[in-house]
Amino acid sequence: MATSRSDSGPATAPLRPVRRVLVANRGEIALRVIRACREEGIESVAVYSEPDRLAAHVRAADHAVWIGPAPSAESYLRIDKLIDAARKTDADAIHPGYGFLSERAEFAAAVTDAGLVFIGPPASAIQAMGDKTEARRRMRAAGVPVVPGVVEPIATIEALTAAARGIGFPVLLKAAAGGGGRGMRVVRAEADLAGAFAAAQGEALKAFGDGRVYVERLLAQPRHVEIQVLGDVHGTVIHLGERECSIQRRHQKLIEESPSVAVDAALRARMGEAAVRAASAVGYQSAGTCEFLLVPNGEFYFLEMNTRLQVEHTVTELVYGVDLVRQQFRVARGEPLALPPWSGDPRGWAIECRITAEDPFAEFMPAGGTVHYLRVPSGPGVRWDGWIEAGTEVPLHYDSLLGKLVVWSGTRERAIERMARALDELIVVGVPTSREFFQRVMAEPSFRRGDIDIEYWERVGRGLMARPPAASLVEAAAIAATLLEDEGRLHRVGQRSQAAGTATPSRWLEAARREGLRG
Ligand code: MV4
Repeated sequence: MATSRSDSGPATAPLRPVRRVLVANRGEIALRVIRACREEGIESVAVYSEPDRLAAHVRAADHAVWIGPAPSAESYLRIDKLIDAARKTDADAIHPGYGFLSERAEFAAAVTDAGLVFIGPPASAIQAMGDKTEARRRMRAAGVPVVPGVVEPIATIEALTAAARGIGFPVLLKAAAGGGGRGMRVVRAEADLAGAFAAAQGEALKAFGDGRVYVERLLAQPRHVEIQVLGDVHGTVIHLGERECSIQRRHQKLIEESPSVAVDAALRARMGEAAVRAASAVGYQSAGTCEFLLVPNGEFYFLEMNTRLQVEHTVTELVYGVDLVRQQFRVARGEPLALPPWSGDPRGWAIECRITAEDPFAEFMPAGGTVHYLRVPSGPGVRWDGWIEAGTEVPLHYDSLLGKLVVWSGTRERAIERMARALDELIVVGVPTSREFFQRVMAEPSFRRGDIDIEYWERVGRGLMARPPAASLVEAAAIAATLLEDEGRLHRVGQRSQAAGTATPSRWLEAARREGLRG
């Protein structure tokens, strides 16, 4: 943990009461924030769309407000309805969670303009980090290492050619308004520049309404390592070490851990200091994350900053002994950060698996449905941050995260064993889940060695799912299904689909339902 205290911050800032918080989100993160409210003696206000009317976050909160029909654009993304809901329920603050409006500077500004406290960074910090070339300029000026490349958008193919020659091939074209991997183009040779330039501009315009593009050197075999930061209104910024997030598929993180096998105490101190400089340079407050790429020779480069609480904040909480949402409340009230005395270095190892309603045997196809049965893992060192219950209908309108399975143990090896055990305990019947992917990764030798980078899915992960599920799993799914439907018919369907070599638990269930309807 490193601390920086800028001279520019006010010596004393007025304390702002935060007595009732509107949680502008749904799912597990809404529950996470509501739980923190309860522990802090703060009242909570849930908001919900039509399909979420019976959801766990609605029942957990002290108050709840209906904000519209299922589509996010008509509910969770409606700034006007959220601020109205806060006014009507006399809330004095809004927590945005992650996703939805959490990184929209205009939302933070609208909340503040309405006389409410935004539980997150200042709108100006969101704005500065949202424009990737502006962020690169400011980071470079602050002495934060950025990937070699330009710091202004490129206007012409001549300028692009000159820049790419200077950088050296291969290069990567990125959207200035981008982030999260959309609008990126790898260019391996000068002949391909013009085509890639046009394509990247078109894609950026379509995705972000902003066609500006810039160029960087393409880094080889990087790990995605990010640093958690916390800032308060007094100008103090600290870091809470790294999270290793390299195991992802198509820019969706699958597994996160803290610490990283690739980071020792000296590197942690250097990356932490860089992240603190980055956050301080934009006047950052509240919880935020600096993303870096760490290459095999130990060099690291700033990529972007996520100006919100992240899905994977949990692994940091477990190894640093800090409640990040509680710290966000302290900052929102104008209080100084108050870290426990043991939070200086990571202790033990934490791993998170994102359990989604996706079929890992069908290219992670998102699937809705009703959860007929749920067994949540528990026991030593296990944390489940989820929102589903038996009876929950999982809508297809929102992201597919059902819950985060997070474990802690003293060493990485023990944490992996614990995760394998906890995954075995998790049973979700009725909706396909990504569970089996994680079970296979926990047993996979290169993962166990810590030999991971952003190519893990392509190199190893995809192949793990080529093998069909064990017959015993298909059988278990069928047994669960027989509790729901006609036994004899299911058995026949199951045997047929298994004989055809296409059996997966979720497909067996699906086929059984189809046949059940026909028969
Ligand atoms: C890169 C890169 C290699 N070299 N930049 C993807 C999302 C966005 N945050 C930046 N990304 C990347 N930028 C340079 N100069 C590789 C990626 C990248 C990646 C980064 C983090 C996690 C997963 C990734 C998957 C593919 C590509």
